[in-house]
Amino acid sequence: MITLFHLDQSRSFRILWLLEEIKQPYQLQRYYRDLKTHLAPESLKEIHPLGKSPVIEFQGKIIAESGAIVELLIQKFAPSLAPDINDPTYADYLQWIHFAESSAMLPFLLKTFNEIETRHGTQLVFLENYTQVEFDKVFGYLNDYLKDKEYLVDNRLTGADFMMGFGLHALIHNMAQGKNFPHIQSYVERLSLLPSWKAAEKIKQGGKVT
Ligand SMILES: N[C@@H](CCC(=O)N[C@@H](CS)C(=O)NCC(=O)O)C(=O)O
Repeated sequence: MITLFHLDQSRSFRILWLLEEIKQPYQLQRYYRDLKTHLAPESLKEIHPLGKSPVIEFQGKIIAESGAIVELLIQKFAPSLAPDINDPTYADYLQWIHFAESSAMLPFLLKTFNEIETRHGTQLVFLENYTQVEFDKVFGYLNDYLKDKEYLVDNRLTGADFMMGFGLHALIHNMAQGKNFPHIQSYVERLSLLPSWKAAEKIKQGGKVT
């Protein structure tokens, strides 16, 4: 049995969604962010020293890092969600899986944190311009890439979508960037219509794992 240690409003949604897609039995242990600090509760450190989510327990081993968890679960239970290693699209698959936590995450987080700081009266010096340039560069590139595509890789659902979907959903819905990035918006709308996404959304909001 797989256990997902799930923090609310977090990248753990990637794993919740994937588990709903691959239909493996799993149990969910929920954690809630501190309302003031927005950090995970100390109790998550009993599972993994970083106290971050997602973390899973699988075959007696604790595994952190959403990218590693996505790749592992797909290889074990749903190989059809990845291209064959000998297929040319495998390189695209790896690229987009890693893009989510690397190239895309920095501008996404900088923008999020800058907005919080600015709302509280902080005068940004270096970060304002740097963040906007990086944000437009990275998400503009992704928006152009998605122009004539349904999914990121091989025009079908793969692990890359599970990695990218969570942050892009926030980009469109929390940051209201749909007008700037219309192809990302259509992509996010497509993902949100998948039965596994809808099931994960319900569970995220407190619904039971069936
Ligand atoms: N690179 C890690 C990042 C994990 C991470 O930073 N998770 C955040 C939630 S999105 C977290 O647990 N934050 C709470 C905290 O650090 O206290 C991954 O992809 O799993």
